[in-house]
Amino acid sequence: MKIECISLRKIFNSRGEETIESTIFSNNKIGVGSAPSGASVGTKEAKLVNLDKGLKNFNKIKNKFIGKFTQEEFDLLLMNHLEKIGSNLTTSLSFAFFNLNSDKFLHKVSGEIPIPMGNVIGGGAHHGKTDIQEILLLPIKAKDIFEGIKTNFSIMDELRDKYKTKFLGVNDEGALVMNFSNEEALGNVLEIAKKYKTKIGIDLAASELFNGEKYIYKNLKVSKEEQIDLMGQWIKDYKLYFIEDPFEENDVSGFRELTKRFKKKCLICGDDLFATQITRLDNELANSCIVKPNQVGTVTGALNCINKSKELKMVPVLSHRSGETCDSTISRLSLLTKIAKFGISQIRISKLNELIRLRDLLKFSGKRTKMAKL
Ligand code: 2PG
Ligand code: MG
Repeated sequence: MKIECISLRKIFNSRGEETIESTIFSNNKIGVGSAPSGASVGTKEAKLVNLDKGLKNFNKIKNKFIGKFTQEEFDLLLMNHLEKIGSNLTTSLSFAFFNLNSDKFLHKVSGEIPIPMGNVIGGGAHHGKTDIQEILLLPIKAKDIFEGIKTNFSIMDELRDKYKTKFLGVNDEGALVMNFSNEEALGNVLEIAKKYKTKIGIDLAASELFNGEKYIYKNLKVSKEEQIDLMGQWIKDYKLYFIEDPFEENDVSGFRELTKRFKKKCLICGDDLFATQITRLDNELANSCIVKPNQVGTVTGALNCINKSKELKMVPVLSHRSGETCDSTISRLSLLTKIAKFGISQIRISKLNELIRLRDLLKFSGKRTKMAKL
């Protein structure tokens, strides 16, 4: 693609934080992209730079980005300047470039639509009562993306209605804040989810609970060894099908042991552990990995991570961040994965509706669409 002009601006994300939106002009086409941001941010993620500083630095080198590039060439150039411009700028520019030509990308996908995994109860760094950052729904039996999204909404509604007096509001990701303990939340969600033939999972985001020695819960302090047993107990008691970051990002022995014990039953998923970096992926530590483009800084980095995880027989999960815009680039990228972790309600719906739209686009282009199977 030949880039003729680039324009950047500050906009706001769903938390009211400032972020960057990029527009790229090429042969009468316009590509737009904006970067999300996390609250539970791993230390291995691509470098963030103060936005104003990043913008100022980019303006000094902007001319280097005018001309003809492939996505890989454009992303490589961005990464060569990551230290100065930061991952917020690289992600939004890489998304904008990808969106100039995303119809071409659609020709390459199979027609399989990912299962929409959404958090119904939230806590931890995303605000809420539970230590668990996210209790997730996975409607694996849904026949269609529309039915999958509807199932998640139905479970959320039923939970809020059934436990009206415990409902305190919604959090950063639009998940319910309920006055429940961790175990009450898991048990109550499981009970309703079962009726809808939906599996449940969690993102513990355990780096946020670790004090350097122990995992600190509101009513419990556990050692690294005890944490392995606690996670195993939760997998069994609440039939967890998916467990993300059950240990802090450096607790390699915890990941290894849990994966050894439960990989046949449950997706043990690394988020902060792998930070979307192919050099960090290891299928002895987990059998699934989170893919967040802004953790690695570019679309190319995210695609490399998806490909490498598949080679390693791991299940990649395309994921949003807790601070989001309406950008739906990740909906398109998720067509290469079996699970799309995009939340359930509020601003999250922009990415979910895009999946419904993509289903139809793929149908129009002659592909046979079907829901992914795990
Ligand atoms: C996560 C994400 C998204 P954050 O931990 O998986 O839910 O949260 O964007 O705050 O890192
Ligand atoms: Mg996570």
